[in-house]
Amino acid sequence: MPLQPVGVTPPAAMTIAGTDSGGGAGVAADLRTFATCGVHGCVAVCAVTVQNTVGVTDFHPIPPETVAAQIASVAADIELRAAKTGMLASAEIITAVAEACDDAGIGATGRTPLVIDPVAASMHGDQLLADSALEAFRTLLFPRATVITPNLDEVRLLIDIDVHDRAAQYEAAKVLHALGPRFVLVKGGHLREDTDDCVDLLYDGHSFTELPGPRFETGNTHGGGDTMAAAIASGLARGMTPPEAVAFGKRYIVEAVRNAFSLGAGHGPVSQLWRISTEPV
Ligand code: PXL
Repeated sequence: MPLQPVGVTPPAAMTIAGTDSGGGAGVAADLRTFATCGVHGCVAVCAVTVQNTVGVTDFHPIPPETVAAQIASVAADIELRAAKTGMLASAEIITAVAEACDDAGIGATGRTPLVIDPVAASMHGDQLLADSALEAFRTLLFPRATVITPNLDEVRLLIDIDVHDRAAQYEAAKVLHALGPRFVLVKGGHLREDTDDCVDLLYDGHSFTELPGPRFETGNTHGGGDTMAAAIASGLARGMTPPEAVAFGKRYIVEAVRNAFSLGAGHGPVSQLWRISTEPV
């Protein structure tokens, strides 16, 4: 039986992000995630990175007006049910994205929910964002976000809180929520106090929800943050509430990391393919 009923238009979502020539992270990961969730993926490319599984050797930001034009063109024609951001590269691109999202009805003021993954560095520590851009994330994008999904490195860069225990994870969620997003998801993957599990924390300004999951001993987690944010956006595009979509995103990323694979000489990617058939084509 086909998973996608013949002729039925799936919900559409947009990724606003960078490319990874190694295919593990960024736009490639987002589009695979969308596809395996039955969501049609649209793209606004913000930067082209030169990288393989060993590291990023260069990146080339796209002109801000071209980023904005991609968003405007798609939104004028296709009904977007969700959007997510990944590597935005510079303060100028973030400014252009915020304005284009307002015009397109994406984010707080519009009807299209917006997931902000505040990507700042690769898992190798290669910088993917200009230093001057952190302020733009805090002031321009967080107030427009339905959900923000920082990991603990990003929490440290954004609000200068070094999260070493659960109490600090709660504190960070409160400080981030005060910057304006509807929901904050502080991902606990880098919290070393949790040795067997990995607890992400969701906060809506009133109540906290801990989302526990297994911790896998693997170096193959490239693209994991992108994949989780794209799965959350997919859930939103398919009509879930934000808490439902975040819980779905957690289930999705657990399976994607469980199925992560080795590739090249460096860090392999998490796998979105767990959700599709491997029958011969
Ligand atoms: O996983 C973060 C990320 C996002 N987007 C792009 C990347 C990376 C990490 O390397 O290259 C384009």
